[in-house]
Amino acid sequence: MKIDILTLFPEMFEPIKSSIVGRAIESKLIEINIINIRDFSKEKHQKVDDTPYGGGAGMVMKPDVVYDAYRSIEEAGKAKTIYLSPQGTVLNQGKVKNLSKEEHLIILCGHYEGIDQRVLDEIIDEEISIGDYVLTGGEIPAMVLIDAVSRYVDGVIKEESTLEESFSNNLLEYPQYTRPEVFLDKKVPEVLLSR
Ligand code: 21W
Repeated sequence: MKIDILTLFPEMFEPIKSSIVGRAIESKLIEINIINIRDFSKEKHQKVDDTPYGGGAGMVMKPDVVYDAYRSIEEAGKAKTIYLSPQGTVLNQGKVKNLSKEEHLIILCGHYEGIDQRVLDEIIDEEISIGDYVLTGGEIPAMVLIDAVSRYVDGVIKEESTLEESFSNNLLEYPQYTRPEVFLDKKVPEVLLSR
C-alpha cells in the first residue's frame, strides 16, 4: 500500500517510522511519502493561509497551494483521498478494514480553521474524524489512521491477531496473564494453569 500525506508539519510524522509500521515500511509492505504543503506556496515568505471571507477568527488554508501539493502526487486521481477533520464521520474498525484494501491513499491534514471548501470539493473522497474531541490538527489523526490500517495490510502482523479481534466477532477481549504464577499475592486463575 502506498500512502501520501499532505501536511504543513512533516516533522510530526517521525514517530510513525518506528514500531510495527516502521518495520512494514522497511520491508516495503507500506510506502509512506510525506509532502510539505508549504513547498507549493508561490508567495514570498511561503504563505499558505489567508483570512476567511465573511470574517471570523483564524485563518483558512489557500485552495491553490493545497491543490498544487495534491497534483504533485503521481496518479493522484486514482488514489482514495481522505480529509481528516473534526466534521468527518467517526472512524471505526469496519472503515479501517475497507481502507486497508485500497492500493493508494492520500491523506490531507487540516489546520487553522480549515481549508477552502472549493479544493476539498475537488479532491476529497471521504472526510474522517477520529472521535468527538478537539485536537490542534489532522497530523495525529493521520498517524492513528495509518497505524490502524497498516495492521490489515498483508504481512504486517500475524493474521491470527486480526482474526481474533473483538470488533470482528463482537466478543470482548479477556484478561491476560504471564509469569510469575503469583504476583503481589495474586495467583493466575486456576483454569489457565493447566493449559
Ligand atoms: C479543530 C480544525 C477544530 C478545525 C468551520 C469554521 C482532524 C480532528 C482533526 C481542528 C477546528 C480529527 C470551524 C477528531 C479533531 C483536526 C483541528 C474548528 C471550526 N468550522 N478528529 N470553523 N478531532 N482538528 N473548525 O480535532 O484537524 S481529524
